[in-house]
Amino acid sequence: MSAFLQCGAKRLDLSRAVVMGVLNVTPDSFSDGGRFLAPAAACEQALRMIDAGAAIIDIGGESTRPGAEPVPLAEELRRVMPVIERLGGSSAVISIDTSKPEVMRAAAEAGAGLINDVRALKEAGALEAVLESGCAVCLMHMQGEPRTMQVAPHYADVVKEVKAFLSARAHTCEAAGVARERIVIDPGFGFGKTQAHNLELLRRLDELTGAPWPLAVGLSRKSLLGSILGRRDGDRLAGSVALAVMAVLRDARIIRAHDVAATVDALQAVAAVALGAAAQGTEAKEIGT
Ligand code: 8Y4
Repeated sequence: MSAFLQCGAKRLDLSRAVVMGVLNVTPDSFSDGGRFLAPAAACEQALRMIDAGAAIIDIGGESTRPGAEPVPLAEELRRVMPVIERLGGSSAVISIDTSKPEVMRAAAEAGAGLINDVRALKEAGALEAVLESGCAVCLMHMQGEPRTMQVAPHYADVVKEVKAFLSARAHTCEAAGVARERIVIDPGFGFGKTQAHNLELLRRLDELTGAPWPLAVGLSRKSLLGSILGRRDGDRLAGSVALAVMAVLRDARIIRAHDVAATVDALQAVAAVALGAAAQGTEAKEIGT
């Protein structure tokens, strides 16, 4: 597996796990609905996450929560483009969470370096859009569609099936001309999976990290934690960090998370133990505690 991800012109170091901060620009996330306040608030949130150590900011204008309805193209562009345009020059890699080729192209034009597609480039024209953009792509597994995916998820062997799907999609991308160092795979926790499926995927995550592509995971605040903890989504931080650590110990390299500061700290602690004294930052040493 390559130790970096080529995201447009930016090269992202993946020799250690990094955090991808979640930035939802759906109407419920930055209560405004207008043209200026919402993008400004979203950018401030992005800058706070970059400050806290996020290597990637994942900007999404289409809700992919279970039961969510599709969002029209014009509306999705209206939500995400002002934010991407303002963040284009930042140090972090800008990721666009979309399945629509038109959104992929516009985002790449405005400086996005990663295309995060929960539909793994299945929409017509999506693969071509990624190829022509020079962006990296995150290929995620989902069984079904967001509106109905949690109705009756079924697998004979969830890990084998997810691995076979991701591997086939990644090979299709490579055959079309997307370089291996531009591809990330993601098992898609919660996307057409029961609680038992999610737990088995995390338990056996090392079967996916053995692939030639780096692995991303999104576990932060998800309903599998709701079931385990019996808590609402704002109250799942410790559980989210615990599962992020488990994923990194199984060699995941990108952790998609809402709570960037806590997740970055956890991964830094894990890396220090895994890599030895060389991994410890000089600032941390100077504090001397
Ligand atoms: C509370 C908060 C409850 C958030 C549920 C959620 C992934 C992803 C999503 C993922 C990749 C979500 C866009 C679902 N999850 N992209 N996107 N991997 N690559 N739900 O796991 O966060 S949205």
